[in-house]
Amino acid sequence: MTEYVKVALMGSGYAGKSTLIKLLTDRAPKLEANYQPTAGMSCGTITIDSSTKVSLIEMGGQSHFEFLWPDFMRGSKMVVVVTESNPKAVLKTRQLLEKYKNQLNGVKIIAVANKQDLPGSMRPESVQDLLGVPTVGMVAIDPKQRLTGYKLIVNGLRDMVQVAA
Ligand SMILES: Nc1nc2c(ncn2[C@@H]2O[C@H](COP(=O)(O)OP(=O)(O)OP(=O)(O)O)[C@@H](O)[C@H]2O)c(=O)[nH]1
Ligand SMILES: [Mg+2]
Repeated sequence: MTEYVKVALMGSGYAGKSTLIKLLTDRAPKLEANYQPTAGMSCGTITIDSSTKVSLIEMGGQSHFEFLWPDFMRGSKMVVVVTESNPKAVLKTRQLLEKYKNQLNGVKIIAVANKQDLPGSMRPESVQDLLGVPTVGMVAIDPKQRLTGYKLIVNGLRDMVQVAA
């Protein structure tokens, strides 16, 4: 029987959540696209091994969808917080983590410091210092980072679900 593990993607609009799901679930050689805000939620599935799949649930980041977030977070084994890496965006992400700390209590959190290709980006270590959660740098539009993204999910879940080595 296949076990589905729920992982929620959280973060402001335009942070790169949909792009990260595309990176992890498509084989597309090119990921750059016009911005289409996610209305409510979107999802994708990745296969970890023959008995485990991960449901990636993106919570639309525009503020008028925020009221849905607590419901989407429920039952998640892990929450991946995606942020742009400029200082203003990182501070906004810190506020979001603070705002939802009750819902996030007891849930494993990993941050993705996305858009590392853009000038003015903070280094992942500095983003980690500000957010206070383990942080991985990312360029979600770069298909070469597929493995980095995949490892982020698999390693994040490793101590919670049985993942084949
Ligand atoms: N330069 C650059 N652009 C990126 C990167 N990741 C995503 N983008 C672009 O940023 C824009 C927003 O990305 P989305 O993935 O749609 O953002 P989102 O977090 O899903 O936004 P909402 O659905 O509104 O919450 C798109 O135009 C992407 O192509 C990146 O690493 N570098
Ligand atoms: Mg989206």
